[in-house]
Amino acid sequence: MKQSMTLIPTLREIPSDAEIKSHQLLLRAGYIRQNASGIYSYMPLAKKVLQKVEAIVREEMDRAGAVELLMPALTPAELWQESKRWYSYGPELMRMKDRHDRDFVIGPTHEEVITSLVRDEVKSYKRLPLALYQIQTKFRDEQRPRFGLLRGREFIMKDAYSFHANHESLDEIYTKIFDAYSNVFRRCGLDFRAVIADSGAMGGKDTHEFMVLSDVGEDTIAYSDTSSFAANIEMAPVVVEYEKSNEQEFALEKVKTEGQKTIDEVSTYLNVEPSKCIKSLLFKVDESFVLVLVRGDHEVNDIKVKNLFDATVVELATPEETREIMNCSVGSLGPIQIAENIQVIADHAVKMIVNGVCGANEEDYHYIGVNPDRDFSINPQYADLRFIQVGDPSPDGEGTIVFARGIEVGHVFKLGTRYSEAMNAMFLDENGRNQPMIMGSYGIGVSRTMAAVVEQFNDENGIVWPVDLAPYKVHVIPVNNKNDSQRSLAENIYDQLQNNGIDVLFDDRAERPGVKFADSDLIGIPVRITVGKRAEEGIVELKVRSNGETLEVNTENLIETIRSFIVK
Ligand code: 9G3
Repeated sequence: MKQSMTLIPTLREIPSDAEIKSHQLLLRAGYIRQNASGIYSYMPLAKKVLQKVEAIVREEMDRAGAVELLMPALTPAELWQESKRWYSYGPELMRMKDRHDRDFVIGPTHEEVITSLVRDEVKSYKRLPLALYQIQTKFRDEQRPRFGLLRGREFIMKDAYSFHANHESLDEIYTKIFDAYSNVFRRCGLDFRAVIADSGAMGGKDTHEFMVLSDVGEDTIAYSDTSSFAANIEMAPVVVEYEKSNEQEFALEKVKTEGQKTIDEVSTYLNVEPSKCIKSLLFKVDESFVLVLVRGDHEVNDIKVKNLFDATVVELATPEETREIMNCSVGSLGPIQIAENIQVIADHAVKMIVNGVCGANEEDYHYIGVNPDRDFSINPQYADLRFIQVGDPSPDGEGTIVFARGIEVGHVFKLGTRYSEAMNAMFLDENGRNQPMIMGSYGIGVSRTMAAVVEQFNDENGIVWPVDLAPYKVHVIPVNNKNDSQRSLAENIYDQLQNNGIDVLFDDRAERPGVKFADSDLIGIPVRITVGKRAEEGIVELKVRSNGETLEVNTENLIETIRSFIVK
């Protein structure tokens, strides 16, 4: 491809509204242009990279036994009313009316559509399992689109759905697609972790997110420094074995703690370690109030509280609710002598506290000499209720926990019958009984993956594409366009490369050399061939973008030298 023929609008300056590297570089190197907030055009170079990512995704999904189809972006509201999601989603769900005033959803994901398709066509266990996927543009009206392609309102997703007669079959396909995802992200050169994730609103069990480690990631991952254990911070179980100190138990005593509210204030004022303080927080769990206790140096994990009660809504009680229910402010809450109807749950660590401190449920008073079991009872139970912390032992028993931020590029779910029951997607099992199909759903953010690669592969001069994803493999640059020998040799090399099936970009612009080289570094093509002064001698310069390695090459063996850099 000749640069005078294509459109690569590079920018010198960093666009002010681009906060992260990938957003800045994709704009500056002419890969994307914004049409509206969270809505982008993929310029020619980005389109080529997307094709490479999609080709890898297709190869791996086909190998896993899934079959590609393509569903409509416009989907009748009736399907979403059947699944009830028409009523549960808010402004993020893009809706429209057609010319006959009929309601439509502009698809953010396609569980409803695929389930309606399969229910109409599949009736017997003999036709299962079935795994179908598509690569399609999705629409989600994000409140705050940001970070370029990482959180857009229109983006490209590979979404797959599988249908099964039993859970063993789902487990089998889930594992195959899980492995396919690992292959995809490895082939994209990404440093990723498969993370145990909360099933969240999808209502399934067993779900994993594929997270690319990156400081700009929106999620926090807890992972082991030596094993493959990794979990979303909300889901990471805590497996610490706490010891109870054998110090003499003191008597319970109420003390005045004028104006001391937070754990830090109280522990400093009473000269007691935070780990001997009991942090009591009143939560509203669905319609009831629950007092949650954790050790003073830990944090309550509200997702674990939600999962313990299998609740829909869990949130901190407001200060007004707290005062109304507990007759004191948040800073004086404690588990001793509280109303019978308030449930009290506590993290396992609380059980081991000896002669601790807790609020007295009286303004500006705390108890000291607090000994759980003697001074208060836990009902219904002790549980794992705290957030995992850096330094905790890894739940798989290997290594210690470290934190990282991650960009979610993939997500796989065991959905169960959430959609097949709601939409009556039934099949006759081998005993002739009508059963709801068991489903899985699997997504890869294709455009987000491209941006994640740029986040991970760049340097001070621009993008540094992994060879398999680069829009072109070789960038041929004649230094001086007016010099016939340079130009003709460059043209000749360009033709040779094309005849050898090597994707090549040719900079035939009448620009100063400095501009050409700066643009070449920005665009990030793996191998650059500079045709300069030594063209007459048949010598050109080859530069490797990833490590700056530069060598003089005789045009005789240019092709095999280039191949050595672009073929694994
Ligand atoms: C919506 C809107 C936004 C959404 C969803 C529905 C996320 C929604 C979760 C999924 C689950 C899987 C198939 C591919 C893999 C992920 N945001 N999710 O369901 F209506 Cl507005 O999309 N879907």
